[in-house]
Amino acid sequence: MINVHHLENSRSQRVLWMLEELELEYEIKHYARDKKTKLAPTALRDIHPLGKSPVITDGDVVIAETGAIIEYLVEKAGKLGPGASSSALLQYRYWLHYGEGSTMPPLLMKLLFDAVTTRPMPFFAKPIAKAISKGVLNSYILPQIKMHLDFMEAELGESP
Ligand SMILES: N[C@@H](CCC(=O)N[C@@H](CS)C(=O)NCC(=O)O)C(=O)O
Repeated sequence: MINVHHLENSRSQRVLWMLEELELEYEIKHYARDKKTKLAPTALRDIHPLGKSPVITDGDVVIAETGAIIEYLVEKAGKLGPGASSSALLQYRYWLHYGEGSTMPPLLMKLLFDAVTTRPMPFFAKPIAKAISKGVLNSYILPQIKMHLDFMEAELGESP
């Protein structure tokens, strides 16, 4: 039986979505984030040394990393992925890696730079922190996110 070690509000949502699409049977073990640090609980490290989510187990097999999990599930279900000689294979691989490799870095940076301004800090530091955060967001992060969203929009516009 596939077991999803599901951390709340995390990339693990993608794995649940994929399992539903593939109509595979699975069970969910829920993990809550630490209220203060927002990090995963140490219990997830009992499953995989990094203690990150998503991670799944299937019997004795432990699989971490979104792309690797998705590939494992697609192969197990024998559907959705393109055939080995298919011309769609390169596209499939590209989009599989693109999510984590290209889009997550600016999204994660946005999350962190947004959080900078809401963290407790001495009152005199706040305007400086805000100015730095706004500067990085406007000069780099937001234009990068827009570029990726425009790219995805254009590609989806041409594909079924
Ligand atoms: N590239 C990894 C990223 C895993 C990752 O960083 N997951 C986050 C949740 S979205 C996490 O576990 N954060 C909690 C922590 O770092 O303690 C993947 O796609 O599986």
